[in-house]
Amino acid sequence: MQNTQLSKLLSYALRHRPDELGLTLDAQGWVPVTDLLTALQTRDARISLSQLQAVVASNDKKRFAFSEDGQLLRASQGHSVEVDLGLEPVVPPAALYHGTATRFVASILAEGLRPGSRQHVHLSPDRATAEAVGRRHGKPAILLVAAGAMHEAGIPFYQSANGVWLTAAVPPRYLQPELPESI
Ligand code: HQG
Repeated sequence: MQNTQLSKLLSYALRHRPDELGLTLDAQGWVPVTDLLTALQTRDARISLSQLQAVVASNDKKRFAFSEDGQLLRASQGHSVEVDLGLEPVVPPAALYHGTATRFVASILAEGLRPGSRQHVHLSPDRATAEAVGRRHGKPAILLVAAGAMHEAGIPFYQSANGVWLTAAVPPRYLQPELPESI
């Protein structure tokens, strides 16, 4: 199995449907590595511990992280299953960015950003990253998020272990549309 396919399977197992692979995440989203390796075999992914370590280390967005003792693995963000990552609120920069598709912009400006099936709204520290996130959904559009003003209003922000900014939702008054960099 290619690394990209394996990364997608790990995202599926560790963010969305652990039950489908016969896995149970603990409250903080961790799964024992030995259980994971056994479960992966049922999905034609017979990989060794060192192969798993290599996939985690080389992952383009550093999506997964081992516990300090190396016995457990979890996804650093993006969950639809309920987990408590134990992230502490952090002061965000004045501006953050959200990448989406142009077809969602009117609805987002009317209703605000909602987490959908995930636990948080995902925000990017720069325009280029937001544009890449938006492109996954179609023609990209970028929204500027007044994160500093939200923070001053008492809305908490978190940063995942792999640098993604997270917050519960973004009300419309903190959003402003931007043109993508490539236009
Ligand atoms: C949109 C990837 C209409 C929202 C990325 C987005 C990210 C609304 C879509 C991570 C809306 C949800 C998450 C509203 C939000 N009306 N549409 N009121 N509010 N939306 O995939 O942020 O590769 O759940 O704009 O890099 O695209 O998986 O969220 O387009 O960090 O590691 O609803 O996934 O990381 O889509 O992506 P998603 P996202 P990974």
